[in-house]
Amino acid sequence: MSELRALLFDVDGTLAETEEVHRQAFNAAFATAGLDWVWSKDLYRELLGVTGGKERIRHYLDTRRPDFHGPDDMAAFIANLHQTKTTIYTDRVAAGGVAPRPGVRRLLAEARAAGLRLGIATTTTPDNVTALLKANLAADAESWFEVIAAGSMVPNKKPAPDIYFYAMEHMGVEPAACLAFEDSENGLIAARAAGLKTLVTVSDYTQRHDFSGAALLLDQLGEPDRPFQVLAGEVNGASYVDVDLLRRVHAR
Ligand code: XBP
Ligand code: MG
Repeated sequence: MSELRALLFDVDGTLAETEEVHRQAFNAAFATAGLDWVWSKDLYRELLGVTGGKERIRHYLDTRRPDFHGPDDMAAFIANLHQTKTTIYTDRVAAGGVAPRPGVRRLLAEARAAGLRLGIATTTTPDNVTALLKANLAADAESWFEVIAAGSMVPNKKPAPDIYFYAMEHMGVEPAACLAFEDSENGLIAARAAGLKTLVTVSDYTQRHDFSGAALLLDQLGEPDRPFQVLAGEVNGASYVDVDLLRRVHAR
C-alpha cells in the first residue's frame, strides 16, 4: 500500500458552492446577448449533468431549443457567449460572491504543513479557478498547487478521467498515492476511473446524485466547532476532516 502523498481537488461545489453563481452568470450572459433564455434552478440541476459551460449551452440548444437558428458558425457563437459568462462570473467571484466551503481553508493549510502535495483537477475554465483562489484563499494561492488542471486542457471533460490523469502526470504521482475530493457524480466517476480513492462532500446542486463508490461521503469537511455529517463510510470517531483522517481513509 502506497503512502498518501498528494491531494487532488475538484473546484466547483467542492472548494466553494459556486454553481449558483455560474447559473446566474449564464443567465446574465444570455440577457447581455439579447437572448430570452433563462436557466431556472431546476433546469440548471439537470443541465449540470453535462460538464463544461460551452458543452452545457450546446446541450441546452440541442434538447430545449431545437427551433433556435443561430449564426452559421455555432461554435464561435457559443464560445463568444461563454466568454461573456466567464467575465461576469470572474467579476462576481472577485467581488466576494462566493466563500470557501467549511473546512477547506483549514484542511489546505494542514495538508501543506504536513507536506502533502496539492493539485487541482476541474472542468471549469482556468480563469474561474484563479479568481476563486485569489478572492478566497490568498493572493498567491495558485502557487500552493503544483498543477491547476482545468477546462479544455484535455479533450474529454469529466466524467472522463482525463483531467485527473493529466494532473497526476504533471505531478509525477501514481493514483495509489493520491486522494481525490469531489462533490458530484460525474466528478466521482472521473476520479474513480482514474484509479483514485475519493472523498465526496455533497453540494447544493448534487444532493440527489449517486455516490456509491465514494471512499467517504460527507455533507461537508467540517470544522472543530462545526462537525460533519457522515452520509456513508467510516470516520473512527472524527467530527471534522483532518490529515490524520485522510491518511486513514486512504489506507483502507
Ligand atoms: C464544473 C462544471 C463547470 C462549471 C462551469 O464541474 O461543470 O462547467 O459549471 O464552468 P466540476 P465553465 O466541478 O466537476 O469540475 O462555464 O467555465 O465551463
Ligand atoms: Mg464539482
